[in-house]
Amino acid sequence: MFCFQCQEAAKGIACTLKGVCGKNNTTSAAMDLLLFVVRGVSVVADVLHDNGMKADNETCGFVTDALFSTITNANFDEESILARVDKGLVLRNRLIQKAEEAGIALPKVDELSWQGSREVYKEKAQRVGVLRETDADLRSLKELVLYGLKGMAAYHEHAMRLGYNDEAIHAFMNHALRCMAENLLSVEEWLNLALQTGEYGVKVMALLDKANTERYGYPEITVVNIGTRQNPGILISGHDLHDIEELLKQTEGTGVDVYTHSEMLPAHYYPAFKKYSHFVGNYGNAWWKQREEFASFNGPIVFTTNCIVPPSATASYKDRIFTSNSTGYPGCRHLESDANGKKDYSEVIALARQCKAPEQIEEGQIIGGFAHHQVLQLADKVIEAVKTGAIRKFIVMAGCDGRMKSREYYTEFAQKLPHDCVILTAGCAKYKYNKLSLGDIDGIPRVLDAGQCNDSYSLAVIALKLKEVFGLNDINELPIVYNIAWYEQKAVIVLLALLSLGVKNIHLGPTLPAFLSPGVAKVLVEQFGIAGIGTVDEDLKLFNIL
Ligand code: SF4
Ligand code: SF3
Repeated sequence: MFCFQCQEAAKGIACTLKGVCGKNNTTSAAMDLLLFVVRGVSVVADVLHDNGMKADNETCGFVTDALFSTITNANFDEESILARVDKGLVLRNRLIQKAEEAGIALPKVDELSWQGSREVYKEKAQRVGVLRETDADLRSLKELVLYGLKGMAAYHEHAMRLGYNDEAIHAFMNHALRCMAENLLSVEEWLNLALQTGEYGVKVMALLDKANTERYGYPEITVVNIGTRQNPGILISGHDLHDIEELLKQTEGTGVDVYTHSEMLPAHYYPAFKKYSHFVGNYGNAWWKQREEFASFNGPIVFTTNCIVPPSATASYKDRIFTSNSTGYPGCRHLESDANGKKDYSEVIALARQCKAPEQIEEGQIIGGFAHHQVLQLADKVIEAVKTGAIRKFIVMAGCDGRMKSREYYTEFAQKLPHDCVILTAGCAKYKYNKLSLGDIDGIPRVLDAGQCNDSYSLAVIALKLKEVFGLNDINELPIVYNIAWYEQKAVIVLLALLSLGVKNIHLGPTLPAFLSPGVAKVLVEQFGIAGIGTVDEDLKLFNIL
């Protein structure tokens, strides 16, 4: 195997024996083959699109789900990945037939001509992975675009499940995947495609924002309980709001409480979910703490998306895990959606009733709900605070959390920030500092949590609004510093989206991506001022904060 798509890639280079995340080499190979099949499907879909035939729902759904299933910590179930390969090959052949019947010529690429059965999947997978591209810079750029597409697929899938589906996003994804298969682009052209991926990243985050807010209302300032009650509970994790809506409806009146974990915390900020009195609070912290926190939770756990940490062999909670959508874990029950996209949680609820109530591991409250609509309602106050100097700088600290000790940097950074600085956050990165008592500035909390990683879109909307209010020509003239923590591929689409909006000098940590070749890293440094992080004290000086 060779995988270097996340921040925890072994030795900062790549996982080659087994993933640090727990992905084994055969599942990794199955994913490489699945991506090969996805490229094949996308080549035909893009050619058909060029000939005036839009991709059908099955094709769009397949490409989106398949990409999502290969995101870090989403799916460890090799069989479910292989089932997607089978399905993709049938779909690809059907599309090829459609093109042939219409007299449309198709490119001569292996992704279209290969016909293999399960017996040869393994062998084929060895030749279609990341290392198939031998030029380091081209490999780096192709993977950069691919990881952006994975993040885009994840966000689009959530929007699609709420009935918001953008044909242009599907068409772009197919086009970019076709470019990977045809392999005709120069370094320059790949760089442009990466920026274009960022533009579509903005579109997909805007679409998901629209889907979530039109369906569930605008996130608003919310105090979230982090303690527990005496009823049995269900813990729901991941990013999919459609799933939590259904779970809340189906658990109402059953005597079973619902708690959020990690990236599902921002569900509490939406008005539509506040009416459920059994929606108790957030339990625990970011994804990587789940081994301890799932054990003490005592009840069933529902994964709607990544991040899954493989349970240890002796984990008491393995039988309580349910996966859904693109996620999977061998031996865990998978909740299927019916033809209308609905899930039946009765098995989860029945199990919860047999379980003890959660053990309380924390008490108190956290505050959030500062997405663009809420912040813009406070705009006068914020602008005044900036004008008077009460707020000197905003620090965007959005992104991901992770288990590496080096991430303690972000806690220390938050603690050492002077009192006239406000943190803007989104994503699970916030758990590094959202339980510190950082206080407020004239009633404005010093940590403004916009929501999930996709709500980084809100931070961009806020920045653009401030630029307008202060009459600036360039977003980079704002008193905003970007010190972003990344882990998986959703952070890649967020990063590309920010670059496409013209944001410069983003600091990315705790380490720069292993998939950036020295050549590509140099371009990103020169053109966009991308940099890593140093020590907290060095960086506070570098950002002109101290
Ligand atoms: Fe390694 Fe990350 Fe790939 Fe997992 S996803 S195999 S940790 S690089
Ligand atoms: Fe977290 Fe996986 Fe990235 Fe959505 S849940 S931010 S790491």
